[in-house]
Amino acid sequence: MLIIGIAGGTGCGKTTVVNQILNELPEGEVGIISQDSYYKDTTHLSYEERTKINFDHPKSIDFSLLESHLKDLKKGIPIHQPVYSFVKHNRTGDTILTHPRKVMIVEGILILTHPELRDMFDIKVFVHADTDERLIRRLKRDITERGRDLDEVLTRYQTTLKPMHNQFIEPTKEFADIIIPNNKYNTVAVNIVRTIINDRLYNGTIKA
Ligand code: UZR
Ligand code: MG
Repeated sequence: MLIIGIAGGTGCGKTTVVNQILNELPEGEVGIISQDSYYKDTTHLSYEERTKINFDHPKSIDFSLLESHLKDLKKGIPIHQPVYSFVKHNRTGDTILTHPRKVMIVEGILILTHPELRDMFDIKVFVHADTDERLIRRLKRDITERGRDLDEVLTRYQTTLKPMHNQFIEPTKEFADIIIPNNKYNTVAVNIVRTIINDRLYNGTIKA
């Protein structure tokens, strides 16, 4: 199994990069694990309390579950990936049966902050976009897709997202094997990653 970790700040375009990588790769050979699925279970908290959680701090992630799931997949054991709701700020209680694939992509803002997890990645990618670009994308997304308003997003950006990015996310760039400049679609970089995957898939260097 080839495990690829894709990190980068909010709004850097991780999801887009992942989708572009998946395009044209044979279906059924590549699986995705999103860090979002591994926010800690907060069922014991009220909605009000949950909105105050710092979702950009490594301690908000259930890294031990993520790590054990990846280990299971490596052994060929399917996992039940929790489903997360950004509206409720909690796991929904549903899970998605995720089967081991020859290539597994793990994506999320904080996935390179955790040493044990980092060590499991064969290829570490950091997607870079400028701060203003990321803020613009985050604003648009949170307003159109997550029902937030302008003031709410900007306040959270200033008080939480920016400091957490500088403290925890940006420093993990150092661990990356590949840094993708992504202020605009970077077709060349995506093709390079895809080529590496194809090479590993078809030169038989990956065992299922
Ligand atoms: P990406 N996030 C939420 O908005 N609500 C939640 O319940 C859980 C997470 C956000 C989180 C982080 N911050 O910045 C972002 N907040 O999801 C990471 N607030 O996702 O990499 O797709 O931007
Ligand atoms: Mg995303």
